[in-house]
Amino acid sequence: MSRQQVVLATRNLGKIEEFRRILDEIHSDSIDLVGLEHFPELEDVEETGETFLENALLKARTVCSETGLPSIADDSGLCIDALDGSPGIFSARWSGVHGNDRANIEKVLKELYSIPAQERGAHFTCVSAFVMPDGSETTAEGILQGLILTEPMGDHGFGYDPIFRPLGSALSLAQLNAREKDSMSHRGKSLRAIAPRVAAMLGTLG
Ligand code: ITT
Repeated sequence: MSRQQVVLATRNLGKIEEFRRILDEIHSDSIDLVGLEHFPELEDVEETGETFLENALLKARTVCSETGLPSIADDSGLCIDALDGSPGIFSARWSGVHGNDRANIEKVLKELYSIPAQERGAHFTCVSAFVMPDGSETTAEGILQGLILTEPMGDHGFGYDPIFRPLGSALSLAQLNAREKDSMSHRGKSLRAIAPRVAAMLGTLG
């Protein structure tokens, strides 16, 4: 069976690595994940939605309609209890500069400076969305519960990984190896949930 092209609708290098790792493990024989670098003319999709779901669908729908190919995207972020769920959908640009992981972490640590350990609960959310040129679409959510550390630990992963310790783990997400992060992460859960539906919609099952 020939491999079906699916556009990976993100420009975040950390996400791209995780998408490829997780989806290739499930679908490497049937799906050819094509990066946005193959479509240099495409402009960044403006994330105007008010929820992770709206933004994930916005990104996948836009890239699908502009490339004519099935597309998969995610919208994800860190929701901190003591900040009433912020930064949430604004996680990538929390410090004011889109994608500046170090500045984003510093801002969170500053905001939680006086918050004691037992009140530093947080979770990551990831909503992935898959859209076909015929308009059919499907979405899946994954959540990872944990808490915010008082200083960055570890240098794997991306984004807020160095200051997030998953519940039940003695280490931060950035101290775990790729396989360990994928096995518990919000993105791992979301992509493993959507993967069988992607295969069914592409007709690559069996
Ligand atoms: P695309 O829209 O191109 O996919 P983006 O980085 O703008 O890239 P989002 O709007 O979904 O994507 O923002 C996600 C942000 O949430 C990301 O930049 C990180 O700051 C944070 N984040 C999401 N998943 C994470 C993870 O697994 N580990 C650490 N931080 C994460």
